[in-house]
Amino acid sequence: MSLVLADVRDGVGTLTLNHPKKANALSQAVVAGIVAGLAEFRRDKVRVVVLRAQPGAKIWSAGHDVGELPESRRDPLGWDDPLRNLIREIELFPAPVIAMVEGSVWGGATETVFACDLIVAAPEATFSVTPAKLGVPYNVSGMLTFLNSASIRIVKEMAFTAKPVTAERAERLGLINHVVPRDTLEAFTYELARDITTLAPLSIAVMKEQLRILAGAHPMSPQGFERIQGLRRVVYDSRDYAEGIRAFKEKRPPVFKGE
Ligand code: YXS
Repeated sequence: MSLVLADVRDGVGTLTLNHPKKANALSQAVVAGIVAGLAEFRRDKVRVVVLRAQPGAKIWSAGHDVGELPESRRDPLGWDDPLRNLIREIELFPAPVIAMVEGSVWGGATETVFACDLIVAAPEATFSVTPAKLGVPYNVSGMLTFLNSASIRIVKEMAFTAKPVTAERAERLGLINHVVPRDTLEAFTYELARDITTLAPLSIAVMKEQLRILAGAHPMSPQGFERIQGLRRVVYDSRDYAEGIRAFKEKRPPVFKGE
């Protein structure tokens, strides 16, 4: 059974995360399925994409596949990491990508949802930013995805507490576009999608690309970047990082010592 289901109807492409056994973790294979689906939709000149989990999902996605995170001595979120590729593919796709969210969203999956152009969620949906739970040194462009989604105060609260934000609060904060009752979520999302398919695709594509370039236009000195990379290396070489991953695999709470 494929880990990601792809379907096109009335100019709207749907990608369904279909690996509930592993909480739809964004493994290399799941990301490859999403990227392949987006490539197919690009060939079919699809006007809108809906990215969703299977209907009634309790977990939209549990984020990066922890089993695929390097134990240490290697950047866990380097340029070619599957999650980093996924974020870029969504941002570069030449049509709006709508995240339709049922269930809980964790870590790299929260960044994935926030990288989408529109977000429609059921009231039970929650969004967690989890690097501090595992001891992961998130990467700069990933933090920018969060910073482009919420005020720095909210980003800090989500990152420093790793606590879930409810859909209701996320909508109030402007983190997501709409909260819609689960039984009308699909109809609402696909009506929104179909509305977009009736408008000028070239105009929408260029506005999406303009907003991507403008949202990413942050000056950072080479020294500043090198300083951040040095600090991140200390984190992914730390005992805490190894402990975070080991504790997850051993299904126990981690004990972080700051070393
Ligand atoms: O033990 P089995 O084989 O049945 O597999 C279990 C889990 O191990 C697996 N699973 C995952 N495998 C790899 N990577 C994951 N992120 C992941 N999450 C879950 O899926 C099977 C069912 O999970 P289980 O038994 O825990 O289900 P549950 O209903 O009791 O709990 C669901 C969750 C989502 C609350 C729980 O699985 C959980 O807390 N997952 C981790 C959420 C999380 O911290 N994600 C962040 C991943 S790291 C990441 O995204 C970035 C690198 S960062 O951390 O920097 O943001």
